[in-house]
Amino acid sequence: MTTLKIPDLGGATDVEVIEILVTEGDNIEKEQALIVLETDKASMEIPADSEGTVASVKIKVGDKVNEGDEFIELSGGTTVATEQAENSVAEKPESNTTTEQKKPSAAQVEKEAVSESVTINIPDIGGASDVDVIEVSVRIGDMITDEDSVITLETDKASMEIPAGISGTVEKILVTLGGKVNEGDPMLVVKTTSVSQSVVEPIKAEMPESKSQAAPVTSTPQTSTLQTNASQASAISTSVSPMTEEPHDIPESKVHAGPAVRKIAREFGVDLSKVKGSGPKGRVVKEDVQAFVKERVKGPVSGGGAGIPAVPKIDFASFGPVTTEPLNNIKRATAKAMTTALLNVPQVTQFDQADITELEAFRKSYNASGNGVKVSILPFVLKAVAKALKEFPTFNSSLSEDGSSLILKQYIHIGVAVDTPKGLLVPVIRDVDKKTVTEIVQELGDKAMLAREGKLSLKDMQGGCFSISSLGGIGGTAFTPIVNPPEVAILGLSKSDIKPVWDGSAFKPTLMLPTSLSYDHRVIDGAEAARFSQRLVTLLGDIRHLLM
Ligand code: CAO
Repeated sequence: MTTLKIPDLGGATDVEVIEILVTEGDNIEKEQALIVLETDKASMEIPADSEGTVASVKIKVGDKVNEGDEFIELSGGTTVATEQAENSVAEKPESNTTTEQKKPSAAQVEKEAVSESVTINIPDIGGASDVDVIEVSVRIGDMITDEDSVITLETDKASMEIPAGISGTVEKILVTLGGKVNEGDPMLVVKTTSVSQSVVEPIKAEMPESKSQAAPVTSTPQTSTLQTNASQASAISTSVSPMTEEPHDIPESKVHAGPAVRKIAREFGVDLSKVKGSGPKGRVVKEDVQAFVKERVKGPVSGGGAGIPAVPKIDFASFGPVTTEPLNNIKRATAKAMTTALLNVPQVTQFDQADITELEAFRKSYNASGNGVKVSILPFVLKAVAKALKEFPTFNSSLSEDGSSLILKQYIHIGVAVDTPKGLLVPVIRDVDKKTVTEIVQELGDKAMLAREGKLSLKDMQGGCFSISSLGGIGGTAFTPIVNPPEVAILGLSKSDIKPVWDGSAFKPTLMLPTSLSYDHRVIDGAEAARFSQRLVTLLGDIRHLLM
């Protein structure tokens, strides 16, 4: 007899037992999860550190345990397990045993009329009543095998997966998500394709609280009685439809994972079929789900999440030689931020052109006046944007997290995209409305330099209300900048150029600055954006307006 004790719980004490995954008589393998404990911060599965047969479970759901507490007694080992297996085989009827030979209980599979459709009922659920259906893992038309978990039930203490018990195609789903069920309620109608053996064995749901023997599953088909054991897939030679094509992904219901793990996966919206299981026989454990979530959060999204089809995998080397360079942290963060922005913000870009002939003349004369400060167009644009943000407060806002209100900012902090050797960084110039053009020149120069040297602090990049991305120093006629949420708009600047502009009597050579205003259409209407853009054009066309 081996006594299993609660291992090191990382210092946690009086930890609640929320699930017991085994019952007396179960043969268990090393590393198999036995119980699930939950602190206020995390839940953990406690694995077996040796194999054997569960002789007794010394705890129950709701108990509080500490490191060193005895919780399970194991008898035997491989020998016992083998003996049990043999006994169980010996108990099986040899062939075509009818259900009348065994007393049917609530967990029944009943053949419908003359067809091969069978109704699967809710099995013994450990005496629980009115249990919530929290997951329906199959859909009509799904091909299932007897081991597949088809629905998950949850009481206030534990969740349990109900296996199909037979193989076939789902014809009807008789339970509803969010509904309540009791033992014996019809659950599914499954069309079986062929039944070559009729074995009477109990169907066993994972019932953390129930130590009772699972009830037998019976059916009354025309020529045979079908009975399955959820843990003995090989005992049944029920074949699935010949048209079955191997799915690209394993259906989630077929993934080996305990209720606690499924619960965590549900909470994080993780499709378990995408998670590689590291437990025995590929069983997905909690850590696998956590690692999967961590990877998704930090890694650049290449598609595939939230139902978005993944970009097809291409073996580039098959077309010619390639080299692979890892992305640095800045590029990875940018990739994630851009994907987040595009997936979350329905955005539109409004294009315009500002006549900056006079601004350019002033800028040139100012730069030539020998005052030691070299001013580009950008600081004037920052001042113009600050004024426009005051006049159009919606552009200086963010949507509340639940999307039900607008948070209007009483400060004007503007982020400026800076191109650095390591990637894009966006330092924020604070209180732009209160600063002079030359102060902005100084600050922008300092922050751009820090950005390029990789010395910007996190604080330097936080708190922005609106962003500007200037590619004018490089070239191009227009582009569509991506809104940087939770900001609601961004202004792109392209290269100014002299254009012939009709002044009513003649074409006049005019220096035009192309602007691209992208905005969050949930917050800003197109007309509002056009007005904001026009206001910017006016302010830049005559910078005396900035004084008003
Ligand atoms: N049209 C024509 N010329 C322009 C111009 C425009 N819209 N904007 C800048 N220029 C000129 C400047 O006047 C300067 O010329 P002079 O030396 O003759 O005066 C030259 O281009 C270089 O300007 P600059 O880029 O050094 O300075 P800036 O103030 O315009 O911009 C900064 C500063 C930090 C924004 C810029 O250097 C930068 O990094 N831009 C790239 C931003 C970026 O990558 N955006 C994309 C983000 S999304 O991927």
